[in-house]
Amino acid sequence: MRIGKTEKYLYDAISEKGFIHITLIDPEKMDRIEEVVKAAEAAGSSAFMVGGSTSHKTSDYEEAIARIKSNSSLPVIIFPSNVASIARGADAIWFMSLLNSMNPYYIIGAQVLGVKTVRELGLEAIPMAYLILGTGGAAGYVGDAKPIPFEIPELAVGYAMAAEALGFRFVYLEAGSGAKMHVPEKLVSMVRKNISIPLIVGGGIREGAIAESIVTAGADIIVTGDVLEETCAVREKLSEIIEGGRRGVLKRSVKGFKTCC
Ligand code: 1GP
Repeated sequence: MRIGKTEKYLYDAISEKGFIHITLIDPEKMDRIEEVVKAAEAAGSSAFMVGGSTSHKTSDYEEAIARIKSNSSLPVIIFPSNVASIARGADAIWFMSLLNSMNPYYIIGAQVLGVKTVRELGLEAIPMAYLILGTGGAAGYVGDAKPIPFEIPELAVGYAMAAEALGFRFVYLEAGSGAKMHVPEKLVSMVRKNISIPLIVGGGIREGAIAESIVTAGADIIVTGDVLEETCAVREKLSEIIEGGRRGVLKRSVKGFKTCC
């Protein structure tokens, strides 16, 4: 499959900056969307993801995408929870498989049902393996996942290595939106050392210090959403998280993803 413009943009941005931050917008929580979008771009976020485990209205996705697009030139990537998330106007969609779901619908069923619409809408499909860990949150519940315990990083490594061998081009370690405990650094670094495709980490990253340690451990992309809904100072919070990630790049001993040697 051809690598499209948005995927190339992600690779180039990771190579150039060492890590990137993506801002997650939940289409069910759009009251401050313009403010969050402008703050995210000003703070140095590299892209937007639109999605939510309990958001199942295509019109909400289309509205969120349109409102982001009117306020930013950064790429917008759909982060689908089901086929209803496939919406007009985005640059790309994470064409993802929840590998540790116990329900084949979330591994391949929804993808089979949705792929024609993805093609018809001209959405760039970016293949991504999605793994749910820890308590799993709403994503774990909705996706029928058997979450990988934080205490057994070897399982996450196995899934991530299998994902790369199967041809996925990104791996996402998900602790669940608003998770009290983010993915542990040791687990992130064990996965990082065993795959060469970009590693995304999200769930419960709410402080600069957490972003720093997760990026130090080897995350190429960190995603934050929930914390922005809790704070009035969105730009300051995002700057704190992105600055933390930048410090993490400088402290990193594990090599991150590179497009060339
Ligand atoms: C959720 O990983 C993302 O799918 C982001 O998590 O909302 O906790 O930042 P938060």
